[in-house]
Amino acid sequence: MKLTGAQLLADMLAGYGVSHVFMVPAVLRRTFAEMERRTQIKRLHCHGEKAAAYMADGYARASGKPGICMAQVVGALNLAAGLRDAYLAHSPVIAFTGGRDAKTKFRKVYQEIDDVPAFEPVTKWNATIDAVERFPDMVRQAFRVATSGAPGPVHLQFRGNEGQLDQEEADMEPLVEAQFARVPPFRPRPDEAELKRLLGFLEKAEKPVIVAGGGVRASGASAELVALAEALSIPVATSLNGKDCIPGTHPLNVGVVGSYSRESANRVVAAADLVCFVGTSAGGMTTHVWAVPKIGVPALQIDIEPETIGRNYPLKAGVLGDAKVCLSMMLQLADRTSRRKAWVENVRRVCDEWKDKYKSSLASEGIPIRPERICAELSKHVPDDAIVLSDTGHAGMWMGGMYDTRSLAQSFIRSAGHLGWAFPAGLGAKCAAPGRPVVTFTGDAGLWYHLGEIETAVRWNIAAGTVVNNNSSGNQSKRGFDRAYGGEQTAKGRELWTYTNVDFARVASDIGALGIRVERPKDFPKALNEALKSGRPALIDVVTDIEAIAPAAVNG
Ligand SMILES: Cc1ncc(C[n+]2csc(CCOP(=O)(O)OP(=O)(O)O)c2C)c(N)n1
Repeated sequence: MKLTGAQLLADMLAGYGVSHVFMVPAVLRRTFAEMERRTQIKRLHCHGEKAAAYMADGYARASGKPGICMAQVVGALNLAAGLRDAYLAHSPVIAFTGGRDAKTKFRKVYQEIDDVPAFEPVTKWNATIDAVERFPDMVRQAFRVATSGAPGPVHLQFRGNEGQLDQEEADMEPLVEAQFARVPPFRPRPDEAELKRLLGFLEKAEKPVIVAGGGVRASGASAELVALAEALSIPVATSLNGKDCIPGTHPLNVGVVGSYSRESANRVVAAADLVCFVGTSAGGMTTHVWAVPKIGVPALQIDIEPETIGRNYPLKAGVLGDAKVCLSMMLQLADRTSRRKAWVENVRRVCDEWKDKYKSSLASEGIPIRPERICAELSKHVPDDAIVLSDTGHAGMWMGGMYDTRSLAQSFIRSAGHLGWAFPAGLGAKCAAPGRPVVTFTGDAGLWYHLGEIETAVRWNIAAGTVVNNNSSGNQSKRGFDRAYGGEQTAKGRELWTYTNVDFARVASDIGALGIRVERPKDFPKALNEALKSGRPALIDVVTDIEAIAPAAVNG
């Protein structure tokens, strides 16, 4: 079949079920024209390449389908910067950039440097396409790598600063492998004997805990996780990435463990006599820099990535396999008679102590508003099928520790470390799941990064809701600067983390979104309802207490 690269690329992306691409022009221009002629794909041009990468990332994490972002040669490193969060979060993002032409490279071409090395640390696969005949196999490989194993970003650089290679023609077939259109394409089965051995340890333990991570959500294994925990009476802590794998309201859920965590989770994991990691790399964030649990605790691990098993904790047993397959096999094999009444009661007591300790801040009537109260209102009022996103830093601490999902039908997605990720990611999530309510929680410093994307949301009527914890500062830094000043910082020290007091609701309204300012806690539920019912991009600017600092993680 004679096709141009542009025609082929448009057809293949449509074949993989791509509904949106996120970019800053000008790149693959002819492909965009062909998308209009041949497909329903929406082409969202954004106000920065980093935001485009975050939108693609939010799209990917909300749907499990690869998110596509693009930049021309001069924007390539901005795009690479935005891939870092997707890389850290194992999110299947595919980035297309324009690149050098063999005929002119090294001759000081306008705007050109060698971008390829910069993508190396933020991708699973980083490749160049120099001949149009290679479009089909390279695009298929991009989807294959992005979605398989532990998912992650891929970069393809197309010849020509704007990827002009797409105008060339060749005999090509737009063959699509539907299996790689979403995560997970494969569900590797574990070795049954090894799984039985692992299960034996779990059944015999007196005080076990499961630590579930993003691998459980990628595998769609939440129901199996909850069922196994119930069958064996095992408490579950999650990583921040795995927070939605068990409802926050479930009696066996002790909360998010690690650094951006809930005290009860750290206490329970530290007290356990056996820790079973499922779909988590047991990295620094989930273990509070390997303090919770302590290295040396009897440990088990189930993961789809061989190199993750045993990387951070010596193991009594490690099993390679897909989380859903492993957990459902364990459920069938499990001896359901084992009951750990004393341990489970003790765990409940620890959780109740946490609730008592934070009851008053979660219900605070304080003005300016306490962030804990916003989290509590979100726990109560986000719709049953909502996708909730959280930025990092303080936003991750507040939402990791204080927010609860109510059922497995609710999703929670978080920044893996980049401040400013959540607002654009929330827009991408809404593009991926237009039928689901999307609520993003961010601080004002987080929102400032990509404020211009309010205009993108308005232009495309992306009806996501954004809640801004607006304390006119990045006050997570307060504790660190107090330490740096040797106790308490000077008044001038506050210059390092405070900002102008801005009404973001007004800014949003000026741009054409719905803007609502909330100054009293009791007005929040109505504002949330109005925002989500509006069918428009909506921003709720919540005026909050600059003195509110999230509780630090405990070691047990
Ligand atoms: C790209 C990037 N740069 C810097 C940081 C460090 N950082 C973490 S939280 C934070 C301030 C957060 O401020 P805001 O979003 O307003 O939330 P608040 O602390 O006020 O609740 C900063 C600068 C980061 N996480 N990511």
